[in-house]
Amino acid sequence: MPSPLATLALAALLALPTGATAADSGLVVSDPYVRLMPPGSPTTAAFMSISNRSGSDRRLLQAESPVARSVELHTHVDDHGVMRMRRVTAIEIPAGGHAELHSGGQHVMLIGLRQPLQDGERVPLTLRFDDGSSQQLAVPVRRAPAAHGRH
Ligand SMILES: [Cu+2]
Repeated sequence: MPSPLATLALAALLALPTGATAADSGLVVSDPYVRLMPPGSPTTAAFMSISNRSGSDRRLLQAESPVARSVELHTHVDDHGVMRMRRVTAIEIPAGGHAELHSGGQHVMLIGLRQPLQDGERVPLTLRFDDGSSQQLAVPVRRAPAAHGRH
């Protein structure tokens, strides 16, 4: 029979976050893509919709990709009539709602591309959320949909 202390230690171990799965977190990413840019472009962006099927607000805190030297979360702000990109610390995904990452709005910025991205290529992208969960995506590279206009 294990000592009470050992039982406590085991309980603490089991309670450690182990990287929740998509089903645990209730976060579902749909229609992700990385914008195809002309060869030589040093940056591009990833867009997607993230829906939150859980009962609590979630935040996207971080994104990582091996194809870029750094990855930042960005939004656009109206600076006296000029739309400029701003880095943000998180992208909010309200409980029962969703976050739209789209051209001209919030996006995942890929800065310092290590090589030109090809049309149809899949880019590994890891998203990390405030509940400790993460999602690893293989995001296709494609042209921006015409309806969404320019970045
Ligand atoms: Cu940006």
